Amino acid sequence: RNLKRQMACRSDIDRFNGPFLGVFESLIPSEEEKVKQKQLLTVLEKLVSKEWPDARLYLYGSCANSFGFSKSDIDVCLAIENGNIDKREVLLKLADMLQLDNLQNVQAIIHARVPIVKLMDPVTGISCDICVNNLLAVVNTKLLRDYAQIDVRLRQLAFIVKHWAKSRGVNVTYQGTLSSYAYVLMCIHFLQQRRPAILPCLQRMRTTCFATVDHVECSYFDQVEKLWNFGERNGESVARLVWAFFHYWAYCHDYANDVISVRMGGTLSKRAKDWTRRVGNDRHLICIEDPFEVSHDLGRVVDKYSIRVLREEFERAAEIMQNDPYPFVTLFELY
Ligand code: 3AT
Ligand code: MG
Repeated sequence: RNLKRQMACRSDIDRFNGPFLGVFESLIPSEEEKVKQKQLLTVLEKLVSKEWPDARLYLYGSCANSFGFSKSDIDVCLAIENGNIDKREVLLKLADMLQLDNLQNVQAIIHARVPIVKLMDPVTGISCDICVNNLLAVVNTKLLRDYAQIDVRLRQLAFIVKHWAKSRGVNVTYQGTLSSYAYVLMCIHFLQQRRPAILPCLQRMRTTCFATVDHVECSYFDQVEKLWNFGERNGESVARLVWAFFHYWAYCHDYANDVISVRMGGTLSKRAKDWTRRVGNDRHLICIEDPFEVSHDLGRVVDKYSIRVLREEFERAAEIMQNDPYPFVTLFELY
């Protein structure tokens, strides 16, 4: 591993840039899909306002953070002001209403960590999860979307990484691998670390956007249109970044000691966060700090078995990026 750490990137890496961009383009949702998503949101807004006139609906997750693939489900958050509501009761009521309105496959999953109602809209064919008052997710969605506007290479890299993770079966949190949200944070962190940097650290800049959500202070610089040429001094191609991303997670990341932190624009030590031992189910075998809920490690789903699976997959990907004649195909082979 130490020797591989020093490994220089293959000299022909840039000729794979076109094919990797092709993969990215093939995954982008069409305008037509976006229109259908808005249509469904309007239907849901009408329905919700009958019962809760002051409530608001927000799109969050990949349908709103600009890292969503074509044909993916949408995530909706129902925001109700009243602090005393029982989320489960609201969801059960909502499920009844959706059923009466002819939405299909309506199912209330009220015992999950984040309780939701699932549904499918037969008109647009879109499936949707609705949660209640999960406003931190709405705020972290905006942070990801803002980062994506600074340099297109973030969106391109994250699409390729997510597509790799889905193809290789390492994007399944209940099996101990990482969420899409965690992979996007890994990409942001990685681009903050390039020299010259491709992304800034928005949370260490002047505050232009502020919210307190569930007692967590969320503040950062969100005037990202002013940063449109931030990454210009770095001319690396996406193919080279994909190579370097997997190289980093295969051979360079210090799993024993480091926490990656988008909030700080760098790494922190596990010791400083007191993430050195297992507490309950949190084993901290790969540590990814949530940018707002800083006590939350997105790697906490990873256990002693799945960490091996993950690291072997990072090594496989790094190996392919270094040696394979068709990395833009082999990388995504189904496991
Ligand atoms: P997919 O394209 O659906 O795979 P996604 O970004 O929609 O990607 P998820 O459906 O897993 O990802 O999650 C939906 C959103 O919920 C994304 C993020 O805003 C929030 N979220 C997910 N996991 C966490 C978490 N562990 N902590 C905080 N927010 C989270
Ligand atoms: Mg989603």
